[in-house]
Amino acid sequence: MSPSEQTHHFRRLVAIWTALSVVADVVFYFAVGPHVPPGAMTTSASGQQTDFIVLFMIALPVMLAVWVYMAYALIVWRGSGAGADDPEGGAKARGHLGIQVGWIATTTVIVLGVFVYGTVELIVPAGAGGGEGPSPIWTPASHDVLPIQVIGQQWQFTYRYPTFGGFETRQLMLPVDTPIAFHVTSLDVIHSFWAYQLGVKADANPSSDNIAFTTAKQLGAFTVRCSELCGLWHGAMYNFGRVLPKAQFFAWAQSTERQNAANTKLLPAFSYTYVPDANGADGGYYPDNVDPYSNVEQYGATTPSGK
Ligand SMILES: [Cu+2]
Repeated sequence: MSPSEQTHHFRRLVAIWTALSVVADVVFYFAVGPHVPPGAMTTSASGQQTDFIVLFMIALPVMLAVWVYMAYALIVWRGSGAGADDPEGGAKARGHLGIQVGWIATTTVIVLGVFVYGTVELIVPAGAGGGEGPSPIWTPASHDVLPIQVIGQQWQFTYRYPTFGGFETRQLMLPVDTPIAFHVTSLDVIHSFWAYQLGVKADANPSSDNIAFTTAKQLGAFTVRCSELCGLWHGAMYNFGRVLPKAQFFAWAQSTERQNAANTKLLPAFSYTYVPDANGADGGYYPDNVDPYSNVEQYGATTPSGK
């Protein structure tokens, strides 16, 4: 085979690959992109959706390069056809400096590019909805951030609203277009607050205030699931939240504050973490230290005398 024929094959491969890659990326962006999980209900969700789209659009040409080469080789270079040449060997088949350098350079650029992009996307948009611990390195520019505490316990989530008198409820309501700081903690074992459509997932650890930021952009319902195996009824530990127009949210929060006033008085004062037995915030389902198998009630607390 003469060198000019090899160049010809390579150019044809590149041309087929380029055309298919452009078509695949454009079709993916417009036809699939808007449906990529977790949707665009919040800033963090749409940030994650964008990241997935970018990664897919990088991955599709890589996948097509493999498939196009394989298909081309099967069709054009098959050795079983009548009168086909024997497979070629020799130096050209064993090494090609240009291809080797190009291969290493291209894969290095792709991998390092994805690494830089992923790192920036993790840090810049408020941890992309993930819990960033008690002192996040990024905080929203707005001073008007609504704090909502998420309390995990076996086996349900409850929510406290410190700016509305600290009432506690099983309903998670959010105002639209308002920066929100979820303060996620646990009263017993490790849970994880996963609000799928919000693009928020933050571990709920006892004695820890795990903060996750987001801003809702769309009205509607979303699902909350526990995503950390936390015991027998882990699978039943879910509920639903709702993003409301601002006025409707404030009406709900104020009326719930009034309705729950008697219960709120019985709760421990609002705190970013709770030590269940030591401060009386016993939200657990077990009586205090009666269950001999339940040490979780004593997290970080000295057992009160007389017990
Ligand atoms: Cu759980």
